[in-house]
Amino acid sequence: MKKLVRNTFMLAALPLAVTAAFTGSAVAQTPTLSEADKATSGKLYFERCAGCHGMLRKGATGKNLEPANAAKLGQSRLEKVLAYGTEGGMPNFDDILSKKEISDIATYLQMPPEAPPEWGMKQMKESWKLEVPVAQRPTKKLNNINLENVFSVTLRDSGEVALIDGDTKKIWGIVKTGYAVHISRLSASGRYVHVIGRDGRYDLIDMWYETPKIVATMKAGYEARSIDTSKYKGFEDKYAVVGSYWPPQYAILDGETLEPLKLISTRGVTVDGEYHPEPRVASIVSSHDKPEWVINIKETGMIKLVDYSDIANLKEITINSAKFLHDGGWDASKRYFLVAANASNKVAVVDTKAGKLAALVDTAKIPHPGRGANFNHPKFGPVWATSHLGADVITLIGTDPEKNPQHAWKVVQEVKNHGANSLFVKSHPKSKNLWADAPLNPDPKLAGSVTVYNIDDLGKADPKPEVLDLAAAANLGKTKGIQRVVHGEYNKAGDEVWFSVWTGNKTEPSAIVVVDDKTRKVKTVIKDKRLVTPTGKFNVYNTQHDIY
Ligand code: DHE
Repeated sequence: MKKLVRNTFMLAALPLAVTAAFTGSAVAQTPTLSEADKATSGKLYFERCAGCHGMLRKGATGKNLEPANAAKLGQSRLEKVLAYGTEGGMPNFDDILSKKEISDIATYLQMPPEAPPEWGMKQMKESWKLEVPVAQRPTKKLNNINLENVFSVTLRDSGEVALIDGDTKKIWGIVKTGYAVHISRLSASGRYVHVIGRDGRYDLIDMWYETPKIVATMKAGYEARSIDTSKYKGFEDKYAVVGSYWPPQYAILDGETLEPLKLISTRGVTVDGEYHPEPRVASIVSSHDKPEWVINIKETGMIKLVDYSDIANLKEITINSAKFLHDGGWDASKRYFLVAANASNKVAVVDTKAGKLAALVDTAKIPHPGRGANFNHPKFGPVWATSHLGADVITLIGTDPEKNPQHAWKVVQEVKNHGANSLFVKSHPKSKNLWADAPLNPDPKLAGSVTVYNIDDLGKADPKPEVLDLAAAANLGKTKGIQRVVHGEYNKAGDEVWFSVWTGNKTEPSAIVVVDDKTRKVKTVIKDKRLVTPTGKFNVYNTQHDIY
């Protein structure tokens, strides 16, 4: 088997030459950096900025930062925005980057971007490593862990995932993965955890061993964020799919070995008919009712319904929606998929049964749902919720065209969040609560708090939320990094909700706060020096069954 090829291009020094063709009002000096500073800035740009602004800096969730635009802002303004963030959703970096790093990135942005190399089938196959062939894996579960209540937790800056036993709140195992695993998804059987690193490394973790173990790994590209598995009857654990940011493409893999099987480029024209060189793959979700994945292409605004029943003769339905598709989730019936076209301030609704767009809903600025939250509203029936990066509200959209057609695909209510710069909302079918975070808010008090609404109160004229300062409850003491409370996730029973307290800095302590959903009191604070920068948490059962 071939060795895993690591991402090296970002670390390589980039050429020094700076084109003088950089336009800008009264900018006198040519921006330049030493070779070493340019390489460091390139690496930091990749780690902290490329996700929002694109490798080619053409903009998506974040603004277009090609040299002409960056130069218009100028060195000093760029430094301020990088240091302190903006109310439009740009986070502050003064707590995790030094003054020199901020200044160098501001200069780097005024220099021309370089397209990273391609990563095709040949490289994918060379990177593929089958650590344990299927026939040599356990034939029964070798541990006493209640796997359905395990949480797969991203340890962002240590390049690891912690598998935490949700019953005992103890770390069951730590697995070395790619850099900054973005999401964990489950195989249809619930046995395997699939994790994708920001650096494109994909690991398959088998939970039937005494402690969790990687049984296969491959590299899907230089940058990736999304994966899912085949969940339709007859295809359980058969395939996996991985979307890349760079190169812009998705690959279909064997679900139990990660062997690359098919690669499809997503380069093409946008919904406006313009060619785009970097249409990145954003969220992917797997249908339970069809052999189909919903694959959202960020820059083009096209939603692909990919039929995996015959991958040699792959059928794709392409649905035009709106540009800058990002994250999303199912409605409660799992017929409709709602996805944020975030920089277009819209939510697109796909009817997966009919195979077409059901609606494009206008919302407040930059919706960012994660997978969103589903619940029965006392006045409007079934709704799906999203919070926003660019506005301090939580938006509720009606999702029941059959019994509540007057509310379907309309913003039925906007309630206040405690701040803008929110990333995730969460609820659970057994809960009466709706939770929202605001981790990217530059105000530490807001970034460290969550808003919680009683769902029954949402029928009142002026529903009042409770705001809980969970960073304070974690009692981590003073840290240089802002203690950002991020990503609520329920346990299997739906009676606890877990939040990460993320300092964004791997040398400082972080924690996970477990809140009793009924009393809203902190039940446990999980602290462990191995819990380095925890962010996303994925409960096995809820993720396997798309419960949110
Ligand atoms: Fe995410 C989901 C992309 C920054 C934590 N993030 C997603 C998805 C995409 C995405 C496309 C949907 C995946 C899916 O469902 O298949 N995220 C991006 C970015 O491009 C962005 C804005 C910038 C970047 O450089 O990556 C970004 N994301 C972050 C973070 O900084 C977060 C807070 C911390 C981290 O770990 O990097 C973060 N993103 C998450 C989490 C999810 C996610 C926890 C899954 C939410 C869920 O409940 O499913």
